[in-house]
Amino acid sequence: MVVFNKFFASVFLAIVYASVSDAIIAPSYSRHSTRRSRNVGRGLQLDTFHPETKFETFGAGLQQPASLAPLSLKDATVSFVKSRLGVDATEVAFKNGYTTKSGKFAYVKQLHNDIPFANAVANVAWKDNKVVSFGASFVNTDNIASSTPSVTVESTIPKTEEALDGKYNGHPASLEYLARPDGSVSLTHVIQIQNEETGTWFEAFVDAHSGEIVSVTDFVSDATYKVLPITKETFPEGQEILVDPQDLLASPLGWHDDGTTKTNNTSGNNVIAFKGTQSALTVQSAPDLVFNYTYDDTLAPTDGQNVDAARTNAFYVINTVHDYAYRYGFTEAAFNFQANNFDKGGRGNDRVLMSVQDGSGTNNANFATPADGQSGTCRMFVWTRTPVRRDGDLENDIIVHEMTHGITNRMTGGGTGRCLQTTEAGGMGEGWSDAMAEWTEQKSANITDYVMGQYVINSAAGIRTHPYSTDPAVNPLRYSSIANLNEVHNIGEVWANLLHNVYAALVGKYGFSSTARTNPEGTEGNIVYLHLFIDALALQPCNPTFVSARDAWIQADANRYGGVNKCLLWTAFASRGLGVGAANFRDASAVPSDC
Ligand SMILES: *[C@@H]1O[C@H](CO)[C@@H](O)[C@H](O)[C@H]1NC(C)=O
Ligand SMILES: *[C@@H]1O[C@H](CO)[C@@H](O)[C@H](O)[C@H]1NC(C)=O
Ligand SMILES: *[C@@H]1O[C@H](CO)[C@@H](O)[C@H](O)[C@H]1NC(C)=O
Ligand SMILES: *[C@@H]1O[C@H](CO)[C@@H](O)[C@H](O)[C@H]1NC(C)=O
Ligand SMILES: [Ca+2]
Ligand SMILES: [Zn+2]
Repeated sequence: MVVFNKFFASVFLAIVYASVSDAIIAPSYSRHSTRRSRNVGRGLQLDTFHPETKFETFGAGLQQPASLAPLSLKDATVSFVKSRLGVDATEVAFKNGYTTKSGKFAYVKQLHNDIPFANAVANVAWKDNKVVSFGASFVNTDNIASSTPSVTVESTIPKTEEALDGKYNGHPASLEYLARPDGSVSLTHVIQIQNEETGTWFEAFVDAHSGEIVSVTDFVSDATYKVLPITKETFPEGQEILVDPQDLLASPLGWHDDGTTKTNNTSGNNVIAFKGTQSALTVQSAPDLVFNYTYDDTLAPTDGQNVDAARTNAFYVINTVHDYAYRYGFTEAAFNFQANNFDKGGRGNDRVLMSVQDGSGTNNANFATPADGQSGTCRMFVWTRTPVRRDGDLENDIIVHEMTHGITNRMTGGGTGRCLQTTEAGGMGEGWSDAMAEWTEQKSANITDYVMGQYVINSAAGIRTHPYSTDPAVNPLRYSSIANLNEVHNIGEVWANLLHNVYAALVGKYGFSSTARTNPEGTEGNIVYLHLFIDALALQPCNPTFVSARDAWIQADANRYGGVNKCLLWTAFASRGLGVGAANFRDASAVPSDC
C-alpha cells in the first residue's frame, strides 16, 4: 500500500505540473465573463475586471496524497492549491471554509508580500478527502506594483467620495492587490462609500500609488418592483417602487436565482407567479430586474398592464412572507417552500406555484399544501362584486392570508400537510392566516381594529363578520361562540380575535418595532408575538384544538423567554373565554393561581 501511494502521489504531481501553465491566466479574456462596465456616482464610467476563472470538476473526486488526509481544511486546501497551480505557499492565503453534509468548501486568495489579492481567488470543494471541484483565477505577477503605498488612504478619501457621490462609511480600509485587464497588478486602498439617500454602496479600489479609482464593487444588486408594499393592505393605499426588498439572509441568491438558473421574470427560488400556465410570466420591464407595471383598477384585471402588475405584486408578497417567516423559523429544515434548499435541510423542489387571476373560481382564493418536497399552490381569484372586477392580487391581506396556510400546514405536525384537517384545527388555520395578515399591516404601537378583504368587495366592513378588536362591543366573539359555528372561516374569526388580543397585550407591554420583519432579535411586542406564533406551530400536536394551541403558545414562551409572558398570555386568552379550564367550547375566564 505504501508503495502504491507513493507511486500515485508522483503521478498526481506530474499531472499537476503539466497543468500549471494552463491555470495561470491566459492573455486574452472573454469580456462577458471577466468584465462589467458601469456608470457610477457622478457620471464616472468604470470597467471592473475579474481575471478569468478556470473551473474543473472531478466527478467522484480527485484522490489526494495520503499525507493530506490528517490536515485541517485550511492546510489541506493551501497544500492542494499550491501544488495544483505550482505556486509557493506564501502566495496562497486561506480565506474561509465550512462543512455541510454534502462536503467541505474552502476559499483562498492569491497573496504577494503578505498582501491579498481582491480579484485573484480560488475555491476548492472536498468530499471524503477528495477534491471534487476547483476554481481559480490566480494571475501572474511579473508586472506587479510595489507593495509600499506612495499615497495614504486618508488622502484619497475626499476625491473618492466626490467621484462616487457618497461618504466613506467608516468601515476599516484595507490594502489589496488588484489584477488589471492589461496583465499588470495594482496596489489599492479599498474603501467603502455609501449614500444613504440614493441607496448606493460601493467598495472603491483606489490606486495606492496614483490615487486614481481603478475599480468598484457594487454591493447593491438592484431589483426594482412596483408593488403594494407589505405594510399596505389594499390597492387604494398606492403602489410604490421598491428597490431591493429581498432579504439575503433568507434568500441568499435573491429572488431570481435558484443557484442554477437566473431569471428576468416572476420565477425564482421561492415562487413562480404566473397566469394560466407556468410559461405565462411577467418579464422585467427594463434591464437589471426592473418590474415597473402600474395597476389601473378602472380597467378590467386583464387589461392594460394589470396582469403584469398582478403577477409582480403576487411574486413580491410571497417572497416577502418567505423572507420574514424564514427569520422567525420557517426555514428549509422547518419544511418551507423553496426550489433549492442550499444544503440547509428539508426537501427542496417545492417553491410556491402562484396562479394569479386564476380561472377556476371567483370571489375567493385558496392555498393547497402537500407535504414538504411538493410545491404549494396558491390560486388567487378575481372578485365580481364591483362594476369593474377587482383582483385579489392587489389586496395584500389576501395573499398573506393564503401564504400563511402554507406556513401553518407545514409547521404543524412536521411538514406532512395533514395536520390541520379537523373542523377546529382548520378553523384555527383560517384564524392564523388572518392574524398574520394583520401582523404585516399594523404600523405602530397604536393598534387599530383590523378588517380583512375590504377592497375586493368594496365594503369597509370587509369579508368577516366583525373587525378584529380588543373592544368586546366591536368584536364579541368568545371561545364559546364556536359551539354555534360550523364553518372554518367563522371559527377562524374566533381564533384570530383571540390572537388580536394577545398581540395587543404584547405590543401594549413591549411596544412596536418597525423593523420586525428583518430584525427578529428585538424585544418589542410585535417581535415577541411572531416568535411565539411560529414557535407554537412547531410545538402543537397534529390537529390541535383551541386549548392545545393556547398551551403551545404558553410553552413557546417558556422555551424562548423563560415564561416571562405566561400571565400576560393567560390573561389575554382568558379575556375571550380561553382561560384555565376552558373545554368543549365552554368559556373559562380563570388564569393560573400564580398570575
Ligand atoms: C423565465 O426565465 C427563465 C430563466 O431565464 C426561462 O427559462 C423561462 O423561459 C422564462 N419564462 C418566461 C415566460 O419568460
Ligand atoms: C430576459 O432574458 C432572456 C434570456 O434569458 C432574454 O432573451 C430576454 O430578452 C430578456 N427579456 C427582457 C425583457 O429583458
Ligand atoms: C416606472 O415607469 C414610469 C412610467 O413609465 C416612469 O416614469 C418611471 O421613471 C419608472 N420608474 C422606474 C424605477 O423604472
Ligand atoms: C391611533 O389610531 C387611531 C385610528 O387610526 C387614530 O384615530 C388615533 O389618533 C391614533 N392615536 C395616536 C396616539 O396616534
Ligand atoms: Ca421544502
Ligand atoms: Zn383561508
